[in-house]
Amino acid sequence: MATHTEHELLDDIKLEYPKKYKVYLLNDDYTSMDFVVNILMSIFHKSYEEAEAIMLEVHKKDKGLCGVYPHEIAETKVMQVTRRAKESGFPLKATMEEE
Ligand code: TYC
Repeated sequence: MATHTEHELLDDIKLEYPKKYKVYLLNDDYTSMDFVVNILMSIFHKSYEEAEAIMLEVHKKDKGLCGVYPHEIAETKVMQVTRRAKESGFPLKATMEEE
């Protein structure tokens, strides 16, 4: 006879939701506003209006939330921003932090 029922075994498996990470853009004095709006539309899938609002928030408050993603996706977005900025000669930076 089995010592554990299927339900008892399933009760021992703790299901946890994957952690989510907030991705932020940081302000600087050199990156053009148009470039930041373009990044927000192409990498973070924002509409023009949303992208402009986030860019202005970063410009005024030094930091702005671009989206919340699972770890690997957040990491990829940060790398894409850094690479596109570097290619274009801008110092734009993105960061991520656990939600
Ligand atoms: N501060 C920049 C400027 O005046 C614009 C800017 C906005 C730069 C957002 C970075 O994440 C940023 N040209």
